[in-house]
Amino acid sequence: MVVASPTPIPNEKIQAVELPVIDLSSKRSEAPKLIVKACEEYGFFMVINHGVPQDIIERMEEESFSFFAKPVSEKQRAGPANPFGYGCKNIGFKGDTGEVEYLLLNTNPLSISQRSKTISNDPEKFSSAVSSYIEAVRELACEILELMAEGLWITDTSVLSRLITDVDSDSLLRLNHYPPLKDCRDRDTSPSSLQPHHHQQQQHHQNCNSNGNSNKIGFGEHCDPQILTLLRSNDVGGLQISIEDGVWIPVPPDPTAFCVNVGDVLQAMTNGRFVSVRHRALTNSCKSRLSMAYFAAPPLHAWITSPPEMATPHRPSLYRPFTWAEYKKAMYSLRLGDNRLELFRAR
Ligand code: GA4
Repeated sequence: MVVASPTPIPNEKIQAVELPVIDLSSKRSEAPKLIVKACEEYGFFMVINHGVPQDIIERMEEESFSFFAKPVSEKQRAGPANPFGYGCKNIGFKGDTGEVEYLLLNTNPLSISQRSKTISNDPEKFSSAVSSYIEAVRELACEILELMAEGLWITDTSVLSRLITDVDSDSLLRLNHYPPLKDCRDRDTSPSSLQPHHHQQQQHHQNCNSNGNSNKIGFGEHCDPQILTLLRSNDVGGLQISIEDGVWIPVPPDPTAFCVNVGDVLQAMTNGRFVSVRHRALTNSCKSRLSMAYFAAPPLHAWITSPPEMATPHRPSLYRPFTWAEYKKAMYSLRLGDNRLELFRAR
């Protein structure tokens, strides 16, 4: 059988750059500086020794895999992703599509327990896995936001983290499943290619071409709208970031780490010092990629303005004050790849 080899996307360059790695277990005194540098230069960094318990990650990953392994009709019981629920190939409401299926969840505990009934045959187990995961990643996000504030010399070091610990925080959890190419799946000898990582390991690289990637777009290029995104994925690559137009930097998979990135709101709050960088996800030819993204967001009514240390007479505010509700309205009215923050520039 002939397996289709990937055709490169024209006019695109792939560049090998290593993302900054922040070790939260040691050299803590250096962390604020290193995080600030990473957010200014890349808008992205990896966090290791992050303190999120392994069993919490594993439980969440297993629940996600079992959900996506269900027949479509059962997955649809979770309701359409409008904005919370199950979605397949359609992203947002403006006609964007990708080779991905996903589950979008509100992080509000009541909403999690309600929705779990439509998602899992064991709603309590699902809801407990999700709640523990959310609590742990929220804590990590707060720690990172406080280190950032410290590194930026902001006096009120919880000015950023407070927005996401607020009971009304609009944070969300997105579970993404990027299925492998059909051609490869036909060659897959395991009973199901949709298995947690440890079941797939023996197959690692067996059926893959050199980079393991096809050129199929799983999730098209975009910037994240929120404050901060914490992404954890299984051992399958696909994430790429673009700091320069037309140049893509692949992020190698590391299931032991979190990939953290700056969202539009944080770019606005740092008055443009931190960058919300475009990224996308490609599907893998042979293996299922599973990613879990926590989007740390402010409450709907929160005003987004930069703290006094960020905007000075020498560096006037680049953006006008806006509420997160206003920003969300703009984001849902635009396409995935559109630049929404530009609409909020101060005149
Ligand atoms: C991108 C980041 C998150 O995945 C997301 C996405 C959201 C959605 O899937 O509903 C959006 C997209 C994301 C930004 C523009 C709009 C809204 C799809 C889309 C076309 C959940 C989010 O918050 O913004």
